[in-house]
Amino acid sequence: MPTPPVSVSPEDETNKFLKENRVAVFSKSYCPFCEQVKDLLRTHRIPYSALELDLIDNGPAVQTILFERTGQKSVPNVFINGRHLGGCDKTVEAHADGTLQAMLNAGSGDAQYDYDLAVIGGGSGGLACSKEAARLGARVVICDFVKPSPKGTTWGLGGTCVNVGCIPKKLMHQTSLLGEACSDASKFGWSVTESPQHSWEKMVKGIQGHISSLNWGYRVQLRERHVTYMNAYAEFVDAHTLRTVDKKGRERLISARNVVLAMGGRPRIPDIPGAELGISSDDLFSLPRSPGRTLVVGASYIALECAGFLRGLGLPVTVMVRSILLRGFDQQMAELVGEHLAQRGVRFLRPCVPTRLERVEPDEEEEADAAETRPSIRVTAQMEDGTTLVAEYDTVLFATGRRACTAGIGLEKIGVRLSPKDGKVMCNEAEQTSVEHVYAVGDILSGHPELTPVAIQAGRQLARRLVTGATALTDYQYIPTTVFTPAEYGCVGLSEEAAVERYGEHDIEVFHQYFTPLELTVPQRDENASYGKLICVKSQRQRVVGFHLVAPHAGEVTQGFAVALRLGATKADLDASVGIHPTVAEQFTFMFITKASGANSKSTGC
Ligand code: FAD
Ligand code: NA7
Repeated sequence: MPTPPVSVSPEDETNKFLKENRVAVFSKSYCPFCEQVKDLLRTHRIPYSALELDLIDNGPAVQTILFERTGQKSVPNVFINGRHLGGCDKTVEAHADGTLQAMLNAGSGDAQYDYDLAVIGGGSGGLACSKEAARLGARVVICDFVKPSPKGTTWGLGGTCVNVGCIPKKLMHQTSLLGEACSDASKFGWSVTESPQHSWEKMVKGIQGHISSLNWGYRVQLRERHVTYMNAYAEFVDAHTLRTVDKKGRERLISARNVVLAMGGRPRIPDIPGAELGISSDDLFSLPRSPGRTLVVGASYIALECAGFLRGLGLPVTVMVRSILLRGFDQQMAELVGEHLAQRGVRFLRPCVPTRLERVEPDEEEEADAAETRPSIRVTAQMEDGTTLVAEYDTVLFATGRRACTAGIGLEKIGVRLSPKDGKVMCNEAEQTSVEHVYAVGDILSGHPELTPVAIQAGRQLARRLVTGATALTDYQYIPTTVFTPAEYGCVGLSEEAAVERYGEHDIEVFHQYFTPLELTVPQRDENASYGKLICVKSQRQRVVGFHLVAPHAGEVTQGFAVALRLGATKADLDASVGIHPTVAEQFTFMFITKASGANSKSTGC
């Protein structure tokens, strides 16, 4: 009896063809562009195989799969060592500029796996890692999937920073600074006839439009780098195999030699009755209407930054602080940031925690009067001294920390060790987990700062080590950062507390200065409220180990000084540097008052 033909799925047919052929051309027998590509390969004696899609039963289905994977509908569709190259024009161009040869030379990787590298998470770290690995010749797949927030907010490719972090935050901070600039303007002679009005809706539309362009840009970059992008949630089946599920519930299995974890984090919400009435930073930046009277719960940088720009937009803002401001930062500077916020009208409840949230429907009379009404939220809270507070707000924003997205994807099953303290991934200095071929970068990494440039740097360096055998490690020392409150706070190196703990009080010298940036003198704003501080180690020729600044544009200033601290700058190096006058940064070239002297550190002149 003849054996019935074994039916091969289009998926298997595609994978098999790609796996077995170093140069794979998906073609159609009558297509002149396909012929041009084949001719080019023949002429240059590059062995290839062509799968003529018009001559096989599965042809249209294979073409659909290729479209899903590469975004390219047409033939020819050329792959080198399993990596997507493109159509006729791309192939001709790649041959002319040497890319084709480089892709051939990059080797076929490990034929046992679908990919050399699978990256879970398309945020700052995952994107940087996947693009760099592909640039260096690896076959890379990246899976990114956003689970909606409890309020149903979701977003596109790019992760936290682009969609619900640094980018919208900084743009809202800028919006708030523009408001301040409007009121300064009249002091400089501008005739500002009406008090400026702000439209939340217009701001959100502008910012979300910019974010959409970034989302699109990332997709294009992945395609150009021949990274396979899957908008799908990934979890481990075994140590080299991932199950991916897209939003339509379609499942796929993919295997990879190495896996990089870059799943980032999501806001943590306190477990109190009514917490579901609150929102988090995941929701704030795309709110369809102004949050109105806002209670911000938490005192981390995210909490204070949001409080700062909301107040700058003219909203009544209260911050509920459980203990200290800006845990982990220099506490003198943290209090200064708090004073600036309070001076701008932010109300602080401290020490205080919320215990219950309840919805309050607007009463009928009020509803009839007001053009626009909405339910408010009644918050019950407990002060440390036992007093109970009850107040109503339009919005409660929880900025009470973030949890790493490491649960429920099979990490424990394959042996990846997580920190019992915060569920983050434990790694060695090469970002390698307890499973040899599984690595982690970005916010899920235990013991390192949660910042975009840190994730990007670690992702890129890791890709270079994995693909080219490079040895350079990411240096997590002297990472600068800025809190974008209305008066920005930039810092790099140690806080005063940490410096005293590391070197002892006797070995630390602190130089400091209050000052008024020139721009604020005419508007008579924030007099002597900017402040700089250098923390030096006496026994190391006054090496500067901490730099702190609260002032306008502190972020821009701090970046440059971070380089100096990395290079081991001493106080004498800063003294010998010539300042740029009149700037905020120049303060650090003539900072001579020590804290220990007790001398007046307020500026009196230019
Ligand atoms: P993320 O960018 O969070 O990306 C992880 C991605 O993986 C997400 O898209 C997630 O949905 C996806 N994912 C998770 N699990 C899976 C899975 N199983 N399968 C598929 N996909 C998955 N940093 C700064 O440097 N400067 C700032 O000014 C700044 N401001 C911030 C403001 C706010 C409000 C917030 C929340 C953060 C801010 N940060 C800032 C921090 C910065 O956003 C993060 O450090 C950075 O985004 C971390 O990048 P990542 O790659 O680790 O993770
Ligand atoms: P952080 O820095 O962990 O801060 C969380 C903040 O929220 C902090 O002020 C906490 O107060 C406060 N918090 C936490 N739980 C509660 C409850 N239940 N009630 C009231 N207040 C609470 O988190 P972020 O998300 O802002 O920052 C994430 C990372 O970015 C962080 O790890 C830094 O490295 C940078 P506490 O000080 O604990 O009393």
